[in-house]
Amino acid sequence: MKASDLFVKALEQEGVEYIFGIPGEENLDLLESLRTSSIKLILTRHEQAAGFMAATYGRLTGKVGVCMSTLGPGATNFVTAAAYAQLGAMPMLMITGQKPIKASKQGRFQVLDVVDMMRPITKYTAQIVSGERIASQVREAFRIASAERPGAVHLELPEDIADEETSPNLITESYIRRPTAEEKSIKHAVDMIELAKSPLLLIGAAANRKMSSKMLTQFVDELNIPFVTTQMGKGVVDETKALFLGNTTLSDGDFVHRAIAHADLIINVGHDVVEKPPFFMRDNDKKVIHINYNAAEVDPVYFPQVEVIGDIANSIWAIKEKLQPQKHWDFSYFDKVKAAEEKELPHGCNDDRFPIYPQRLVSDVRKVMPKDGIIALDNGVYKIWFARNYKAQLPNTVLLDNALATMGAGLPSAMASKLVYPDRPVISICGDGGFMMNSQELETAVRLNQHLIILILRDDAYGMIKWKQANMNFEEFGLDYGNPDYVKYVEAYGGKGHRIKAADELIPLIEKCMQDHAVHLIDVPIDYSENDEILNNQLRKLSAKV
Ligand SMILES: Cc1ncc(C[n+]2csc(CCOP(=O)(O)OP(=O)(O)O)c2C)c(N)n1
Ligand SMILES: [Mg+2]
Repeated sequence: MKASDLFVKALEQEGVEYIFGIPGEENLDLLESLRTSSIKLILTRHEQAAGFMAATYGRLTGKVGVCMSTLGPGATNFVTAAAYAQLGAMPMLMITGQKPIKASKQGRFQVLDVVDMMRPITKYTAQIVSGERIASQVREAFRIASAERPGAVHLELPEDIADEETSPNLITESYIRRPTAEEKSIKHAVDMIELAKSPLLLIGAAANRKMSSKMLTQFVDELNIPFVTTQMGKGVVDETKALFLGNTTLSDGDFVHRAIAHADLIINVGHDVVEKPPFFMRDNDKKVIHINYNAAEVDPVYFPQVEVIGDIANSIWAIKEKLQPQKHWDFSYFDKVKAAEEKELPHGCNDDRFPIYPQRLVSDVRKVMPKDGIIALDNGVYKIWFARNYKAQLPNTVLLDNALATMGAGLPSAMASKLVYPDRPVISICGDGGFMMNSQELETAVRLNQHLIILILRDDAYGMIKWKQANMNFEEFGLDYGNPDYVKYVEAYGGKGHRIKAADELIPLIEKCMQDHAVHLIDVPIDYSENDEILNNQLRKLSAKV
């Protein structure tokens, strides 16, 4: 059998549905093998976008997302996406081509040591040196990418290896279940929670899965323990519940931090130090139970006293079965925090000013989105407003990156979401900076005939950095730019362009776009002038009073 055919057979056996990417001449054997396979090629306009899409596919499905590129420049374009998958714990396989390795006539033209380049940003990176190694290396790549903690892996398939004849053997996946937590650690956690006065549940990224969501929801409902979420833990448990005390969007000075400071025990489910810390441990005043698939990486701000390591859903279930609600549990301060926060949250939601007020924008998007609608955010200051104010009700309905926190993933991650969930509304929410980092994928979205809505929040600047600049008392400098006419821009790609001219136009326009199958782009001028005052001063003052 031809090695590239075997490679594709191995991918089919792993259940691969899509390969995102841009072939080069070194991938042409692989491309030919793909042509007659069951795998669909999603051709993109930049490898970075293909990588973001593959990673997001992995994040949403738990299956390994696959992307391909040529050698050298194609592979270097994968670097940011690899880091995104790796830090964000998204299972993703990158396949890159390479010049022939047995004999080459082209010197070092385009040749980089891609395998080594990928080493610090992947869990596994290897060159396939013989067709006979394909079966085991593909299986190994998939095994490692999806094992906890999931992440990026890389295989290099050189041109001459792809073209060689090899024996047609494949290795099938073994039957494997995640290990569950040991009974004594469950008992220890139960004792600690029962002894605590004001325990608080914190839900982070690794809990953002279906089974964990179900178990955590039962846990909260049956035990009535209040919970907070990290940005990447949004939606695991319905944030409209009365027991939800807020999202740890800001580093401190928000209501949620008052609750965290008051808790004598934090039950940390699924957060690890890769995501920006939701709280800082200073000394032993506060107890922390770390519940995750993997042991805690110790950090100056994170050193939990107890760990429950194993399948998260199972651990939560096991703790819940043993845990008795205690009469001495005192949640009265948390109630005060909740009341104060709920009083502040509606601020600005009905503000008519234009350009639109961020709080109004978030509230309007929440109003038009059904429970299972997905918002896919790029990186900018609006991410703070959405993470803080948008109450997510189902797992993975707020896709944001608070691990690598890269710009440019907003549109590709929305496109991947639409592929995985064609029947759910998907809105990509981007700044005018981040959007332009992968705006060329509008062509891909139009070609795929996707029904997508993209909001461009236009402040003609790298707003997030402006906000930090102001906060650090620097002079305003170096962060403003011009923009294309976004309506014409999307129309040039074959999509539909819209621009709002008043705040109250947004809801009816989004509703209209939801009924019209097309790639819609809405230019939304936004007013960030009060970000600094509200996020850095007002909230601090208000929360300090609780
Ligand atoms: C690839 C990348 N480059 C730079 C940054 C640093 N950065 C974070 S947010 C931001 C500005 C984002 O601007 P925009 O997308 O317009 O969003 P805004 O904050 O203006 O709403 C920058 C430069 C980053 N996170 N990722
Ligand atoms: Mg901007």
